[in-house]
Amino acid sequence: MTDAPDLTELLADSPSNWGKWGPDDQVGSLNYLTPEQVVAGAAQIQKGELFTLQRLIGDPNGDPVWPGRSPATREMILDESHWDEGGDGPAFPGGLHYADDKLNAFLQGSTQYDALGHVWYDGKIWNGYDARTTIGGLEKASVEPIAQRGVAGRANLLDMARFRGKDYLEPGETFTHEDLIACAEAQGTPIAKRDILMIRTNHLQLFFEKGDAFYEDFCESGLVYSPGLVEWFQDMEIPNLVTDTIANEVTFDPNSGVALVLHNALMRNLGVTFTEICDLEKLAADSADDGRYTSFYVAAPLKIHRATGSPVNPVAIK
Ligand code: UVW
Repeated sequence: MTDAPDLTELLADSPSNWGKWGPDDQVGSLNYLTPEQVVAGAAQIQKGELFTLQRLIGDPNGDPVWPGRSPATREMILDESHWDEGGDGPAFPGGLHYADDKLNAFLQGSTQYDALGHVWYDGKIWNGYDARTTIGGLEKASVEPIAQRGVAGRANLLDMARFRGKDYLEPGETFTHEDLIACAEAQGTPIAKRDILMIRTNHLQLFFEKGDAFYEDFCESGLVYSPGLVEWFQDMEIPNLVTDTIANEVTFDPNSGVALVLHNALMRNLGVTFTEICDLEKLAADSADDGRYTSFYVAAPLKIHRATGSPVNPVAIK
C-alpha cells in the first residue's frame, strides 16, 4: 500500500461527460467526430501517402506490453509438413494444401483501442454504468461499439521528442497540455477543437535497446494529470488520444503517486478513447521533412463482443 490518494478523492471535482450523449452511450467523445469532422479530416490529404501506425505483432525484436501481460504468440496449425509421409494433412479432392495458424493474444497486448469500460474506480465505469457489468466480459462500453462506429477525423501529430531536442523521452519524463500547445505552435499547426491528438515520445526505443531491463522501475514517459489538463481536454473536445507508449500517460503521477490517473480522468470520466502502442516513427520523420503535422486519421478496432480492447492498425493519410 502507498499513501497515494484514492482516485475518488483526487478526481472529486474533475469534469464528467456522463449522460452528455444519453444514458445508453458507449463511445463517449467519439461523438465529437461528426460527419463535418470527417470531411475536415479528409481535407488534410494532399499527397495521398499512407502511414500505417500498428506495431508488428511477433516482432523478432520483441513486443512491448504492459507489465503482467505477455506478447501474442502465433501457433502454426497446418503447413506443408503435414502432408509429409505419415502426416495428418487433410486429403482434399484435387490435392489442395493450405496453411493455417492461430493467435493467442492479450487484446490489450499490441497496438490497440481501449474500450471505454477498460478502467474504473468507485464501482462505476464510463457513463455511470455499474462496474459489475464488466464481469465475464463488458456488457457496457466494450470495444464493440467503437468498432461498429469506426474512427475518422483530423489528427495533429505532436512530436514531443523532437520538440525537446531528444531521440526519445526518458522514463518518468512528463509533459502537460501547455507543452502540447507549445509543441503544436512550434510545428506551425495549432491544435484545433476536436483534433485527434497523436503524441510521439519514441519512449519505446528504450524497450528495444534495453530488453527486459526496460521493465525495471517501470514508469513510462507521458502526459501528466492536472485539473487544468482535464479542463483543456474537455474544452477542446478531444475525441481520441493516440500515443506511441504502452499506456498513453506517465505511469505513476509524480505529484500524487497514483497510477494511470488520465485513464480515469479522461477515459472513464470524459469518454476520451485511447489508442496505445502506436508506431509514429515514419509519420514523424515525414512530418519533420515536409513540415505538415496534420493528417486524415482512420481506424477501426476489431468487432469483438464484450471485449476490453482490440488490436488495430490505424492509418494516417497525408
Ligand atoms: C492498463 O490500463 C493497465 O493498460 P493499458 O490501457 O495500457 O492497456
